[in-house]
Amino acid sequence: MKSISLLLLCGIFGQYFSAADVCSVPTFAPARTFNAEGATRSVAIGDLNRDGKMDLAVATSIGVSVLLGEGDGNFRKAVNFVAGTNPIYAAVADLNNDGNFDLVVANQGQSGGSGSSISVLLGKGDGTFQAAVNYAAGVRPHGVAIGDFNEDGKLDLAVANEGVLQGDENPFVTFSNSSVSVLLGKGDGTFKLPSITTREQAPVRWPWLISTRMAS
Ligand SMILES: [Ca+2]
Ligand SMILES: [Ca+2]
Ligand SMILES: [Ca+2]
Repeated sequence: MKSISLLLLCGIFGQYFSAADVCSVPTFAPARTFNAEGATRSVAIGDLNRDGKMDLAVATSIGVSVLLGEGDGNFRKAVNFVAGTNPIYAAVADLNNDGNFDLVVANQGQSGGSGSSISVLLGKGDGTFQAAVNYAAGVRPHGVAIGDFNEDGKLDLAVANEGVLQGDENPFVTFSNSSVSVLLGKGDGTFKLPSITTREQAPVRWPWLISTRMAS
């Protein structure tokens, strides 16, 4: 659908502007590939060692891999940090306001939901992190958004919890216990237990997507 919309806009505005202005298509150099440990699942960006170069934090099946950037599109060898069980999503923000970026990892746990958690790894400012502190959220967290939801100046977490798969009901797959949990931050990198959990009364279909915005 997006491709079709783009073509229509080019057709409408192309008569008023040059094709290069309206319909130019961005191009990219061939992809470079960098290895991370485990199965890679999501990637977040931030200057994790405060050298002015963007780095990568990759959620993998065994933790979160950090690839420090060289500033030219290349990255150093991945270093893995342990998170919770079955990490699937990583986010970057300075949670304790010390100037060092920290990591938040959503851990899906086992297929039935046991072991679900949110891991917080406080950054040391050199690309390494303190040991993960795990918090309970909902059932099988799948994504995290970071923001100040209660306007107290301290960053909070909103967690999309996938819930438990209910089986194959073609053409859709349904889940139970899908929810969104909010963990209010204390400002020091620690969080209160989920204070708000919204939960659908009926099974929710594909609740996987949650928008994220990196906090400054
Ligand atoms: Ca860096
Ligand atoms: Ca920090
Ligand atoms: Ca807050």
